[in-house]
Amino acid sequence: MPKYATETIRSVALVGHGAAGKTTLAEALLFKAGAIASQGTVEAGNTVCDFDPLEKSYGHSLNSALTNFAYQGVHVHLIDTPGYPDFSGQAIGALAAVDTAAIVINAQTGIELNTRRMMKWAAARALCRMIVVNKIDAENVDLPALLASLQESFGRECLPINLPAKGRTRVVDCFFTPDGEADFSSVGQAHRALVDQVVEVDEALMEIYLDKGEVSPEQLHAPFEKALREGHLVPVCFVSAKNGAGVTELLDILAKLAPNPAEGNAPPFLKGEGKDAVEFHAEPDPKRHVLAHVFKIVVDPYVGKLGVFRVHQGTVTKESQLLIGDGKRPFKVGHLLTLQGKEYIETDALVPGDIGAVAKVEEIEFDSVLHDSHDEDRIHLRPLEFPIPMQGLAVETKKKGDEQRLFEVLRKLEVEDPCFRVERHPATHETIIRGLGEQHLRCKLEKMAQQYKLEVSTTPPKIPYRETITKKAEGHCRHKKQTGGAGQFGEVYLRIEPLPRGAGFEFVDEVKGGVIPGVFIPAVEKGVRQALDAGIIAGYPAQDLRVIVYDGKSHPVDSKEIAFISAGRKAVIDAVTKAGPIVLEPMVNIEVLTPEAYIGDLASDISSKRGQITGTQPFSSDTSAITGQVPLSELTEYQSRLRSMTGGQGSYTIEFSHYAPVPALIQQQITSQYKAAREEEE
Ligand SMILES: Nc1nc2c(ncn2[C@@H]2O[C@H](COP(=O)(O)OP(=O)(O)OP(=O)(O)O)[C@@H](O)[C@H]2O)c(=O)[nH]1
Ligand SMILES: [Mg+2]
Repeated sequence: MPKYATETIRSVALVGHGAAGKTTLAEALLFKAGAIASQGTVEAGNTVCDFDPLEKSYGHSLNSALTNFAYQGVHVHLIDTPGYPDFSGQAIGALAAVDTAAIVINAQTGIELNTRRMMKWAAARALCRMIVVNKIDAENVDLPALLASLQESFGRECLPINLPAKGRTRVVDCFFTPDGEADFSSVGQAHRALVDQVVEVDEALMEIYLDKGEVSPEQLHAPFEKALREGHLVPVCFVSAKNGAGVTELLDILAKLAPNPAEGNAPPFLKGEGKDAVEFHAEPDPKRHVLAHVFKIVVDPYVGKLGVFRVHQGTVTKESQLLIGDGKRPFKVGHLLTLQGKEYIETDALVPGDIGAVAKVEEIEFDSVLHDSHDEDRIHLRPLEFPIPMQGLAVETKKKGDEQRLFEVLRKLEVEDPCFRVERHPATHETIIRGLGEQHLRCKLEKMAQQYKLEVSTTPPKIPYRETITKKAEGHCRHKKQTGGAGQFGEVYLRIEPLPRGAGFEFVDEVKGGVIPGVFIPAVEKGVRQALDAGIIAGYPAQDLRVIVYDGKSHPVDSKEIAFISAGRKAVIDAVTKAGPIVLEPMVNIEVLTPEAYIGDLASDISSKRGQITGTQPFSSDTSAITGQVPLSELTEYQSRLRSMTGGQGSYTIEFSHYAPVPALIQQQITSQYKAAREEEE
């Protein structure tokens, strides 16, 4: 049986920029709530959340980490997330599991790029948001200026719910019992600003307030939640995770004011696919059918694959029989787990708002929906938007015979990380890993070496060019073979036409009167696909085109599948050759982080590489971010170039943007190389 009710649950993700102090703050909250006996530090490598050996050696978080604790009658699920852009997949995933995003800001450095991003992403998911200004103990902080810049950047709804006091050694509450002296501003003024803001969402209460001049915290509770839900209020609180100032006050805010699962905005689910999908919201009712969403996968060396999920509706117990997505056969939960950093703790039941995990269910994947009735088939969470990884490395095992293991290990890494992908190119025998940045890939390689004892060598991968056409054309092939006994016969007429960029491939059957018998149409399509996948002018898959088969001929005896495959293939090659074929190259969005002194050099370097700069902005107090768009092919040696241009201080991340035609000269080079290679083969 559940140990507590949904109304007592709070789920919170600590998000924000790297080094803001999220992991330290999680540690401080756990300690003050009595969940751990002593407070660890990131420096000593003994925190609950940075438990991975790689996190300890890097000194910052790489994965989201789950914790939970009880505090004054509430049960808090707290997720610590990494702040570095290379690992943002983990932070975005965590947003799908919580009602509240606590955006943690480093008081020393102020608003940073990832602060802005997380504020935006959390708002896009309609989460209740709060801002936690951490490190108020540190030297050289200007908290009044920071508060002003928060309001300037994110709106006047960012209002302090407590203020630093006694020379930043503690904080004073401005909401529940507004009494005391603050280091700056005034407690009374902050209280009034909060109440004014909250009553704006409740007309009846507004009247009472105007009449009597005061309303009680109890009367304010429901409108407070409404204001949070509507983004009409973003409370700001102050803490020092290091010396504990403001940590108890933050626990009180979580317990008394953070929304419970019924008070937050219910996450949007979709029933059905594509245009016909209907949006609906789960009901946080423990008695209804189960709906749970898998927002994280962990491949644990001892426990195996863990699917970590948030329950949105119904109650999951050890006895539950759960279906995965549209799967037909349910699995029995058996062992139901909650997570405390690296520890797994068995539990009997999880109610709406709870976060937990099941182990060793191979079919569970990131983003799976778990449910207990076929009524909930065809249900998905509204998709999360992840950057598409483009930073690539071709990997090869150092030891012969390890190839199979390489695939297995890469698969494990891939299922854990929505921003890490593995591509296999059978034609070139290349296995390519892709991530968001160099550090992201380096981490995966280290994990392969340390955890899986697998050494690989790496090389820059080939560029994934594509082919397409620029105009309509006709294609024809009459395939006829007569060798001794039965012959082969198939004739195909087709048209091809360009489709918008990114549309992919369409095959249309417009054959009339059965001149190509229906049974052979799939063979024609197969031949067409074979030719397009292998590439026609440069050996890269052709895309963004429609093939319409409209005429042909068959023979009652000699027409067979193989004949129509062949005819389809040659007819489409004929058509593409006449359709103004071109080569496309991947364009990526790049973000370069660098000390300000190098901005000029780096920007002109990107421009000289056929790139375009779209902006530069401060990233943190001593780093700037240059954003732009550049062809992937120009970035092959970029890491080492960047290193030498910035004395090792620059880093970058890239994500896929779109495919664009290569310049004519480059197209000529690529196609003539391909031609030469083919002639050599023949
Ligand atoms: N002075 C001071 N230092 C702090 C405080 N909180 C954290 N730090 C230090 O700031 C550094 C970064 O802290 P982390 O907790 O790793 O920061 P994080 O936000 O988890 O960083 P990522 O995992 O990279 O996103 C560490 O050296 C901490 O000791 C604080 O309240 N005051
Ligand atoms: Mg951290």
